[in-house]
Amino acid sequence: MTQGLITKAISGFYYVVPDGEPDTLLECRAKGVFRKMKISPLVGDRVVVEDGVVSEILPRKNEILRPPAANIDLALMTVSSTKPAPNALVLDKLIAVCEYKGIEPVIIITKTDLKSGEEFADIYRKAGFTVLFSGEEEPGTEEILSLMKGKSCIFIGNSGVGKSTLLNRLFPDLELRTAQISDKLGRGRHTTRHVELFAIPGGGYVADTPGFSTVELEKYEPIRKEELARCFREFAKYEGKCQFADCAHLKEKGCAVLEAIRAGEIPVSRHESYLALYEDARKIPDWEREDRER
Ligand SMILES: Nc1nc2c(ncn2[C@@H]2O[C@H](COP(=O)(O)OP(=O)(O)OP(=O)(O)O)[C@@H](O)[C@H]2O)c(=O)[nH]1
Ligand SMILES: [Mg+2]
Ligand SMILES: [Zn+2]
Repeated sequence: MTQGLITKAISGFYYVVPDGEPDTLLECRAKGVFRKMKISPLVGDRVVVEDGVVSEILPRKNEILRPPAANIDLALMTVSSTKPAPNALVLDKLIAVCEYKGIEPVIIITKTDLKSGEEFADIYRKAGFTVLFSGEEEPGTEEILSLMKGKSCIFIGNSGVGKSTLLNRLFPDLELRTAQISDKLGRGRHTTRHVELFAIPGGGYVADTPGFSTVELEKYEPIRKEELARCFREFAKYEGKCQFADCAHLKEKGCAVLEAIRAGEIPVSRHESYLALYEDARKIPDWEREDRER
C-alpha cells in the first residue's frame, strides 16, 4: 500500500508519484467502484494505491471541473494583453468560481511586449487582486515565482494566452510544448492536451492545463445567486450597508454597491459581470443546481 499524488490523468490511467519517491511514476487504474459512484480521481488528489490500483481518494480541500483538478491553493488566471484580447466577463466568471471554492486567484497578464495591458490591470488591482506581468522581457518572473513557492498552483486561461510559454520561462527545465507561430492560418493551436502537475523546485506544485475556448465556458460551474456577491471581493466592504437587507445589488434603491460604482470605487466592468452571472444563476432551476453540484 502506497500513498501519493496524482500528477496526470489520461484516458482512464492515473499517474501517481509516491510520497518520498519524487522520481517514480506509477501508472494506475482506478478501483471500479469509483465509476459506479460517479467519482473520478483528479490531478492533485492525494490517493492510496494498492496493487497498481487507486483504491482510495483522501479528503479534498477543493476541486474544480474546468480545468479538472483538486487541492489547489493558488490559481494563476492568465490573460493576454492582446491576441487573444482579454475578456472581462470570462475572467470574472473564472475568478468567481475560485472565490467560491476557496482558491486564491491572481491575475497574470501576458504578451506585455506586444501591449502593456495596464488598463486591464488597473481594473483588477482596484478590485483587490494581485496583478503580475509576463512578456518577452520576463518582467514578472521573480514575483510570480515567489508567489507560487510552496503552494499547489494551477494555470487557468484561454487557449493561446501563453500559459505553457510562461511556465517554460519560470521553469526552463520543463520544456513544455507551446503553439507554433509558424501556423499558416495564424491561429493558435491547442497544444496542451491534458492537465499535468509538476513539482516546483524548492516546494509546491504547478499544473499546466489545456486552454479553453470562450464558447466552452458557457458551461462553467454554477454559483447560487445568493452566494454570488461574496464571490466579488470588492463588494464585501459594502455588505450590510445597503438600504434593504436582502439587496442583491442589481438596481435597488439605496444600494451601497451601486453607490460605490458611481463613486468610482468599484470597476463598472466587474459589476457588469456580476449582473451577467446573476442572470445565469436565475435561469438554473434549484433541482438542476443541486444535481450539478453533487
Ligand atoms: N509576443 C509574445 N508571444 C507570446 C508570449 N507568451 C506566449 N506567446 C505566444 O503565444 C502562443 C501561445 O502560447 P502557449 O504558451 O502555447 O499558450 P497556452 O496558453 O499554453 O495555450 P494552450 O496550451 O492551447 O492552452 C505561442 O505562439 C507563443 O509563442 C509573450 O509573452 N509574448
Ligand atoms: Mg499550453
Ligand atoms: Zn446593494
